[in-house]
Amino acid sequence: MKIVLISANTAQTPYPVYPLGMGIVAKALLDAGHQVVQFDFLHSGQSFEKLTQVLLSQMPDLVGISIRNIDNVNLASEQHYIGTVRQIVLAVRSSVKVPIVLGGAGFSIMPETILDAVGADYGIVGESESAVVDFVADIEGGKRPDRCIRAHNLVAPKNIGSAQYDSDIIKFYLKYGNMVGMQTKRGCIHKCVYCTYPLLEGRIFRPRPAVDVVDDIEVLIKDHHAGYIVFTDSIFNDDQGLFLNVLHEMKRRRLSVPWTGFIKPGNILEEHVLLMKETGLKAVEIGSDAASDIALKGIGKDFLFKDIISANDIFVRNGVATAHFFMFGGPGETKDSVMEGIENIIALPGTVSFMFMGIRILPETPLEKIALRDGVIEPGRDLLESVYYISPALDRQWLEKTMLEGFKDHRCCFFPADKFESSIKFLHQMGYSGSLWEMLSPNKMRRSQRSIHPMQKG
Ligand code: B12
Repeated sequence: MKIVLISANTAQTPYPVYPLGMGIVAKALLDAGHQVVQFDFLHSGQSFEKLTQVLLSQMPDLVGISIRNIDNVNLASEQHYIGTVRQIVLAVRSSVKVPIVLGGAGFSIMPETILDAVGADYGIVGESESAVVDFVADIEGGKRPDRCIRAHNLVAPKNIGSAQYDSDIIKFYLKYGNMVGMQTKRGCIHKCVYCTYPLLEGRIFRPRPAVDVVDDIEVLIKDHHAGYIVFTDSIFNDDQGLFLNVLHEMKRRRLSVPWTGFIKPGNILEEHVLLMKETGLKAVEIGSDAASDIALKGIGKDFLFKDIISANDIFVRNGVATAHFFMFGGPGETKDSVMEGIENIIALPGTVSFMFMGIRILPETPLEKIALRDGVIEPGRDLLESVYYISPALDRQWLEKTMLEGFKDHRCCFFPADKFESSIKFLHQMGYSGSLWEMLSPNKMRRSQRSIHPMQKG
């Protein structure tokens, strides 16, 4: 069968990210003997004309659309992406009369609602490397699949797919910091109340064989000239130590490539940080999420603010850039905890912090139930329009004003969180590799400001 896959993602916050999910689906379909063309809407310059050209020249039997984001989960400067998907579906319909199937993380969070909103034919919820192959076999065999397919079993770790990297598409994304995402495992065992990861990937960690992960990293470096790996796992340093297998395999192959990942505070050992550095670790995003013990408890974290301080400390002292993302206004948050949180963040040394106001309520998360209980939403509320939880003990205007005031004189504290984007774009254009927090970290900022000054004058 001939299949055109379209990545519908147009988000550029904090930077454009390579469509890894589409790549994995493409590889699974190619391996099953299908012809696959990948089309990236952002890379095309968001051009419906180019999309139509590809469809008319390929005349596919099936079109798949990958939906990564619903919105930008940022109440302080909202962006919505599903309208663009609807336009893409209309453009496909006016070019070819074939079934359209949706998939992707954003889609999987509210599948039926999105299917209705964009008017596609089918959807596959969750990880799809095997489900999509079965789906195509059904279509080929003349069977009519269910409209919304949910895979019953999670993909076995050894079958978690590699991506088919499209050389044109990857070149476009490498312009933004030379980075590509890489998944080493799926799932999350934690119970953060707002989070969709366990729903999307399951509630246990399923590690890919380390050899497969490192093979993929080598392909990215040798064949595509990627210079910076972003480990996309919900938590890189899982408590079971599965991450060590990947690091040992990198070390065994004497592979050191700049990388970053999400780090959970608590029990971080110096020897592990040193091993991370030996394999190329440059920066970490510490999964802090709330800035006081009250707010951490309210969102279901199993660590305290002192653990955030220690995690920050161990990386900073080893020369690794750190960043923290904090949400204010979650369950249990009070005016006092907001003030305490602002002080805690400002006092964190040698790091950058990005702040969000309110927490996006997503279906089937514990936060949805809390929001119903607290009267923040009413039963049956459509969560496709972005709805945010703000603790009933707080007033939105007060929270926004307090956060703006609290962080305004602190250049390593960003509120709204996307305030830094123009600096990122600028630094990427200047040829800087790597993640935003590495570039914005206090030490690097001092150096980069010195070096970019003459160009600004010129
Ligand atoms: C890593 C990550 C990031 C990293 C990305 C780093 C990088 N260079 O890649 C960073 C921190 C930069 C980031 C940023 C953002 N992210 Co993010 N991110 C993730 C995370 C944890 C993993 C994404 C990933 O790469 N997964 C691995 C790939 C292989 O999985 P996948 O894409 O889901 O693909 C599988 C299936 O979905 C399916 N599939 C995919 N496409 C298709 C197509 C078809 C046709 C079919 C049938 C199936 C299918 O099959 C694939 C293989 O099994 C997810 C949460 C999660 N657990 O999924 C959030 C997530 C995708 N992010 C999210 C959001 C909102 C954002 C931001 C908008 C946040 C912000 N304000 O900055 C930005 C947008 C970035 C951008 N430009 O698009 C949301 C999206 C949902 C929503 N609420 O809209 C998620 C789901 C988290 C959440 N809040 O629930 N993100």
